[in-house]
Amino acid sequence: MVAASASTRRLATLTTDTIAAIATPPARGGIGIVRISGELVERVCREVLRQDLRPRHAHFLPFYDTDDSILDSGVALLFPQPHSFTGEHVLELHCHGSPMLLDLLLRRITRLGIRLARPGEFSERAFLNGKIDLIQAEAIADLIESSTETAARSAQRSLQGEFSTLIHELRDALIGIRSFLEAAIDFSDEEIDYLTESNTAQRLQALSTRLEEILGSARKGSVLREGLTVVIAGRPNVGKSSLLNRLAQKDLAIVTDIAGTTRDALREYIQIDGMPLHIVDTAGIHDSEDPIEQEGIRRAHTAIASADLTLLILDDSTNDADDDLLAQLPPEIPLIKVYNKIDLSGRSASIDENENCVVVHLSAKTGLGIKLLQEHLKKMAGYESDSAHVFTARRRHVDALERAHTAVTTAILHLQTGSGAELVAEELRLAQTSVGEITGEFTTEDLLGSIFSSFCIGK
Ligand SMILES: Nc1nc2c(ncn2[C@@H]2O[C@H](COP(=O)(O)OP(=O)(O)O)[C@@H](O)[C@H]2O)c(=O)[nH]1
Ligand SMILES: [Mg+2]
Repeated sequence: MVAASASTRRLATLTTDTIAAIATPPARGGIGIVRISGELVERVCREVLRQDLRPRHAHFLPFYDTDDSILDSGVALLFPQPHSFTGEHVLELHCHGSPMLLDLLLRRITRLGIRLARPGEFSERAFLNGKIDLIQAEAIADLIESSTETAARSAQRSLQGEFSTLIHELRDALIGIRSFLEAAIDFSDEEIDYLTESNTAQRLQALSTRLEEILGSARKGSVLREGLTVVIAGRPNVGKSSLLNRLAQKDLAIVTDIAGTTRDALREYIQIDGMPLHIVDTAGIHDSEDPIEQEGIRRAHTAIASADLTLLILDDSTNDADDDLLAQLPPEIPLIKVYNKIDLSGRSASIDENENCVVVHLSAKTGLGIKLLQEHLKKMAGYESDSAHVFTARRRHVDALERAHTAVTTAILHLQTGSGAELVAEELRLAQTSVGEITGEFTTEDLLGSIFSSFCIGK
């Protein structure tokens, strides 16, 4: 029920100095842009442009140096507060895209008492001044970093507020139930009737279901941005490193017919049709006396324990039994059994999704059946080319939604066991705080610092 956090407002009053940065990439180009935000924009207009600017109109004019010489002629655009990206006065100076010239222009501007912007500081101000929420600020960074069409489109959906709207709906539902409960607490004589006769239980259940749906979408969005972690495991010489190389389409890992070639866990970041994937090749699991191999096998188990998915590779050309290997794998991590070397066994490529776990037959060496595995990985991650409803999300959002879900589940439990309205209300307060962290309604300076410092300068 708190509209804006106290820490947000305090920060806003701290950052009133004027900032400037080169907003275009540090390279030669047709156009380079310097962006300035804050009160001293007016001073730049007076001293560098020497002309009154009409708001939001393009003016072509000279940019003057201190000695009255002309640094360059270019386009100036003024966005007076509050109708600007940051909510403050913003001035954009478009000149020729020479790094030297842009530096000179920036130096001219900083001599007027304006300081250089930190990475992400323009977006941070936009957030602090209520122009965008934290999800949208993060979406800006994701959009700039996006390297595939799906990533760009889903970042754009978050930026336009699709994800924020869902979070606001959750918050409003929580506020609705909390107000009701607090009324129940205030009239505690009638509390029992309030809780049993009202539809609080149903509303909480509906909220929990909705939370699960949004959590599902956010998980997909976070996988899209951060990538699944997939560990390749199996006995020595079954073709684990060959599969890594095949998926990466590069010769990353050493492949030999000598058992125990891979001794350390090898981590690679690859893409399948643009879908990011962290893939870990591991040492073959078997009983070894070699201390280096033993350490490698221990590392393989550590990697598997923190994976999103394990690919258990088996040799289809020998009778590679999997029972003892399966017993060593943690049951909670999803598993795909990959029977490799079908070029030797003569079996055809296939995928069978009907068993307890998915089974794929392929050949890492010839590439036969690889497509089946790739398509399945994409499907698992929710990565489809027509992913029209996917928005980018981060682990931070997923964590917060999980905490909110736990709190709502506990609240339902309290309600069922008749623990009293206070306990239910307290859990819902926790849920609302978690949900509020996502949009930035409740934040800490540390969190803001870590988010915005990963932005590029000038954004
Ligand atoms: N015929 C055939 N040989 C393979 C296949 N995959 C791997 N190999 C061979 O099996 C041996 C072991 O491969 P490697 O990838 O190093 O296995 P790892 O020990 O599990 O990493 C090498 O000689 C590979 O060329 C396959 O699909 N077909
Ligand atoms: Mg290997």
